[in-house]
Amino acid sequence: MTDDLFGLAEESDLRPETLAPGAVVLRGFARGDSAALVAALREVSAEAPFRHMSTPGGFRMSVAMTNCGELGWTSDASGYRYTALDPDTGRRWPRMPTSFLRLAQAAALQAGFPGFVPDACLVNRYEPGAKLSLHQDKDERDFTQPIVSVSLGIPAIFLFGGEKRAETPRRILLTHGDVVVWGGPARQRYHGVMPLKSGEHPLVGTRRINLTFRKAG
Ligand code: MD3
Ligand code: FE
Repeated sequence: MTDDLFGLAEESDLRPETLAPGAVVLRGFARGDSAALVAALREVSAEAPFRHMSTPGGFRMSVAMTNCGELGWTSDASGYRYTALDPDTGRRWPRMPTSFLRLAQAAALQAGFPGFVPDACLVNRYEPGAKLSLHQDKDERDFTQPIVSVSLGIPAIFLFGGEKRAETPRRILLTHGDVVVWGGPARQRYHGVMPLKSGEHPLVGTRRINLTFRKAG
């Protein structure tokens, strides 16, 4: 790769880029670990299969989800919450793989959040057409703790809104290996994902995977 001759591409990839106060993008931060992350995710999803949850309003979500860690996020007719047991299997969620935890902690540290100890990792799987409507993440106890997100597979247009739903969101392309840390005032901002366009990634295939690390409890 000619642009890596002097390490310049790598260096600029590792330099944090601030999107907004509290929101830091680490472009390509997870690229080198991505094969290990995908392998570990296969084991997680063998224990806790991906499923399409229902919204409290009764709609099937287009994004398929699973979780690992002490707590997992679920949605059904009675609402959104974190649970220690996977409602589909009745067992605890799979342990958070060490490779997941180390990556999330390294990213948080890089973004200025030392001592981040996530107890939940929500895994979102997008097939072409799947989307996530504009929402806030409000089901965690402590909003002073950041959320670390890791994108894998085909690219997506992420929508980064404001503190009110009516604020027009910015569009941000997130590609394989990008990590974003959402803390401080960015933690409560509205966000979503545009319907995924078709594509293919050599490691991940025809989908996008997003890992979000949270301190939920
Ligand atoms: C900004 N996931 O799981 S990750 C979610 O790509 C979620 O699957 C999206 O929103 C995805 O809740 C976006 C980026 C993200 C995650 C949490 C945030 C951005 C955020 C919390 C506050 C502000
Ligand atoms: Fe969210």
